[in-house]
Amino acid sequence: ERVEETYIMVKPDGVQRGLVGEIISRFEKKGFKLKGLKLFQCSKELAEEHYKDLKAKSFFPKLIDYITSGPVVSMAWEGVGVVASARKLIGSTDPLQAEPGTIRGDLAVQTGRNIVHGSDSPENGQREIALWFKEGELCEWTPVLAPWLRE
Ligand code: YYY
Ligand code: MG
Repeated sequence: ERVEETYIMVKPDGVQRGLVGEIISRFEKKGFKLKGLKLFQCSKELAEEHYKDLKAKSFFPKLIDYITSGPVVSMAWEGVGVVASARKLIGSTDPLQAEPGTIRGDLAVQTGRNIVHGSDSPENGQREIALWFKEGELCEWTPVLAPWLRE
């Protein structure tokens, strides 16, 4: 059982729509550990680096405009299996295809306004956390509930 880290981000539409607390709450209630959290206005350069694998896509310029259109909430979450589990909690990229009960399934209607990001692999989790957080912005701590979440 490998402890992983994932980068979760409330996108500008999620912030504007007042869904920050709701989204953080889904991961908190599940039982993962929060290691970093900030409200942040990112640059075009950072957004392009974050989504560099999608550079060739036709929607790339619009995606960069969207992500830089207002502040985002950046989070680092830790846990066994957190990368895949967070993707399940978030739901499919297209919110109309996302299952009810997922964040996108419950709270969004369009791919271009799908309110939240989650890393797609442990490697990208590491890469994205390093990209969005500076040293000293992450906390190492032991939640008192740890023994009640994992035996
Ligand atoms: O990981 P996830 O966010 O679910 O989807 P990706 O395929 O990585 O695409 C990143 C981001 O790009 C997606 O959340 C919305 C946007 N996007 C889009 O605007 N139009 C598409 N056809 C596909 C993705
Ligand atoms: Mg992705």
